[in-house]
Amino acid sequence: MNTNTREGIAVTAEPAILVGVRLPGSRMDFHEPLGELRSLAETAGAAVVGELMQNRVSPEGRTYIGKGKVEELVAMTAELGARVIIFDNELSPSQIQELEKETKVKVIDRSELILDIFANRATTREAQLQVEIAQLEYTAPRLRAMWSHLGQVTGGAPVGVGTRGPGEQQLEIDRRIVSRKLVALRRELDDVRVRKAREVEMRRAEHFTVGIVGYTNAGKSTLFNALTAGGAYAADKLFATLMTRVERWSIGGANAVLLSDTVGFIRDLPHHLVASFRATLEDAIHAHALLIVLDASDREAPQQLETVRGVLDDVGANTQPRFLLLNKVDRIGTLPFEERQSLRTLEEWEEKEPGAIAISALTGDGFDALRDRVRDLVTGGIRRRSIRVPIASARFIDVIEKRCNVLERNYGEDEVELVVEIGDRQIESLLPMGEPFLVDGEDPRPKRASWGSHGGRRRAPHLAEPSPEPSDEPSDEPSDEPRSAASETDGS
Ligand SMILES: Nc1nc2c(ncn2[C@@H]2O[C@H](COP(=O)(O)OP(=O)(O)OP(=O)(O)O)[C@@H](O)[C@H]2O)c(=O)[nH]1
Ligand SMILES: [Mg+2]
Repeated sequence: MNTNTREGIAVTAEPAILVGVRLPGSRMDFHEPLGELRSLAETAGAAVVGELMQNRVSPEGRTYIGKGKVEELVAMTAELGARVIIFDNELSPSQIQELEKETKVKVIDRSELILDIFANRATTREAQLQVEIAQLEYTAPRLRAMWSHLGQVTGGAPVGVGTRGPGEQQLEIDRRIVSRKLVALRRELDDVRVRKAREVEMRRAEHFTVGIVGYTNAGKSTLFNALTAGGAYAADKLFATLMTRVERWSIGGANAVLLSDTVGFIRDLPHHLVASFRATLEDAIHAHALLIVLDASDREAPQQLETVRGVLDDVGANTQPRFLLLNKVDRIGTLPFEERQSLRTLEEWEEKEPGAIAISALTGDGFDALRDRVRDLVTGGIRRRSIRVPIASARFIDVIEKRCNVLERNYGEDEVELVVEIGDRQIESLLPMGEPFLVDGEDPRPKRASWGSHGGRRRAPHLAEPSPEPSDEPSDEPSDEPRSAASETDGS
């Protein structure tokens, strides 16, 4: 058995050679094609000792890179004492096998490297489950020494002793172990997700929620900490954050929203991870609004924005209003002239993305503008209005009290009149709760569809009567309700 090759994908402290193949239409950074892979490798703990690039029209079937490049790689590996070779491109199991045979060292690809980082960062049970599942799905079929790998991803569970080579029969047994393990892990993750979805749903029903999203290292956690009581881990590392945090953010007046910080996005994120981390993105998917944080001091910012929008579409977070935040503006002035020249200027951003807000999460620049914009969205033009609610709707009354400034409370026999300062959007955000209420004596529900499932007549909600149960009969009414983790889109 070749002990130098794949017994696992961990690259900690190993001398590594990076290899990238630029294919037509590649999204690699033009100036520094392996820059991101280097950051990822270093984040994973590897010591990069060499780099190799090749331009190709298409990958070579057997070894991905051409024959001459393989020879070059073999020589480089020996000369530099590399113990691992990391490809920027996705390799097939047989390509990995061929390359390992030639170079005599472990070969992994970018997806596996990302999985390795995630595995090291996962601290909660949820994150660990997600990573284990993704590793089994992605890596296991690519491993030759699968026994020892299984030992690794199952935390040393007794799955056999890695002494025999992987004969056909052995591989079949391996596959069965993997699929049984996957079923168990998925079941456990499902339980976690159901609980999580319920939490998100509750938060969303009672508060206006804002999700911070963006490319990894864009400054999301720094912004989150600056705007709230903080506590999120921020560091100059890729994927510093793996789990979501939620805190209250005061946006002025009596208004506050719940802000969430979450895992960063990256181009070509392994599919398995997108699926697995959907639960981690739950808060963002269902948030009433999104803040997209972009590192405007990074040359790659336009491509990163494209990636972020792509992932948001993939996970179904595409209906809520978004604010684009051009972060790290303080850093732009400190860059060497050449690097600054290659950035898109703030004027160019403004032209391409009208309404983008320039900020610095570090200095607090632009926070006032950001707060004003979010407050306008949340309130939608605040006015003094009278809201009448059945006295029995205690929780609903509580929500109104939490969300807006109450000026007067007049209690009747079975209803209460709250004189409040409230905006149109705040009123809209109360509708999904399904509680009957009147605003200045009028039913605030949109004139169409509502109540339509009840014999086609549109009825004003009678205050003494409970609102119709949505589960009674199917309704074509568009619903703003948060859905479970399993639904495809937000639906609002
Ligand atoms: N100069 C400058 N640096 C910033 C700013 N915002 C964030 N940073 C730095 O950028 C690095 C990454 O910040 P984080 O807040 O951890 O980034 P993140 O988006 O949460 O990253 P992940 O959790 O890894 O996805 C840290 O070193 C921050 O200090 C800013 O406005 N200006
Ligand atoms: Mg973070």
